[in-house]
Amino acid sequence: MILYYTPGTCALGCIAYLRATRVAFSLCHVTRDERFGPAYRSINPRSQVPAAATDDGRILTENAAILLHIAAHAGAGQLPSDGSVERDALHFWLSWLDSGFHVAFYPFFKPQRYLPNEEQHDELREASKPIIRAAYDTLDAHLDGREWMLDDYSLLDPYVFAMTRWGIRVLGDIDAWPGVLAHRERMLGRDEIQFALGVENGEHRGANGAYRGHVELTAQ
Ligand SMILES: N[C@@H](CCC(=O)N[C@@H](CS)C(=O)NCC(=O)O)C(=O)O
Repeated sequence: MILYYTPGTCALGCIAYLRATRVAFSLCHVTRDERFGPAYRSINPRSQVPAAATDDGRILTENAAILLHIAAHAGAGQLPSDGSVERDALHFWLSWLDSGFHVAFYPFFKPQRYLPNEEQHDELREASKPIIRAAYDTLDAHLDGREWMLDDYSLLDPYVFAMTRWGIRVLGDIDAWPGVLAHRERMLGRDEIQFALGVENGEHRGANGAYRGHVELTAQ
C-alpha cells in the first residue's frame, strides 16, 4: 500500500496503524498545496488526506475504509469477531470519530467553507469551540478508566491520537479531559506513534522492515 499523508492531519493515525500491524507500506508526503494540484486530485478528487493506493491497484479514501483495509490485510486478531458487542462498538466509534469528532473541527480549520466573508471567520472559530468541547466530553466519558478505545488496542487508538492533538492548538490545552490525556500519554509511549510523529518531522525517509520508504507524488 502507498499511504498519502500531510503532516499534522488525521492521516497520522493510518501511518501509525500501518507501522503497528507490520503490513507492507510506502508513504507519499503531500503538501497542503499539492493536495489541490492535478496529481493528487487524480488520487482523491476531494483533495483530502489520507488516501491509499492498495496493492491490487485501487484507490481508497476515508480513514475508516483505509484503517479497516489495513486490519483485514494484517492477519487474524486485528478486529473483534463479526456480530460481537466489541465489533458493534468499533463501528460506532469509527463512525462517530469521523461524523462527530472530526467534523466538529471543520468550522475552526476551514471557516471559508461556511462563510465567504473573512471578517466573520474569527466569530465562527469561537462558535465552534463549544462543539469541539462537547466532542471531547463524549470521548473522555468513554475513556475514563479505560486503557484503550475497545477492550484491547485497536485501529481506533492511533486514529483517536491523531485527532485529539488538535484540541491543544484550538483550545490551548486539553487538561479538562483526563481520560483523553491519559490515552495520549499511553500512545506516546508506543513505537508506532513515535515512528509516525518522526515521519511528520521529516525522519524515516529510508526503508525499514515492512516500511518501504517514501515515493514521489505521481498521478494514478
Ligand atoms: N472523512 C474524511 C475526512 C478527511 C479530512 O478531512 N482530512 C483532512 C485532514 S485531517 C483534510 O484533508 N482536509 C483538507 C480539506 O478538507 O480540504 C476521512 O475520514 O478521511
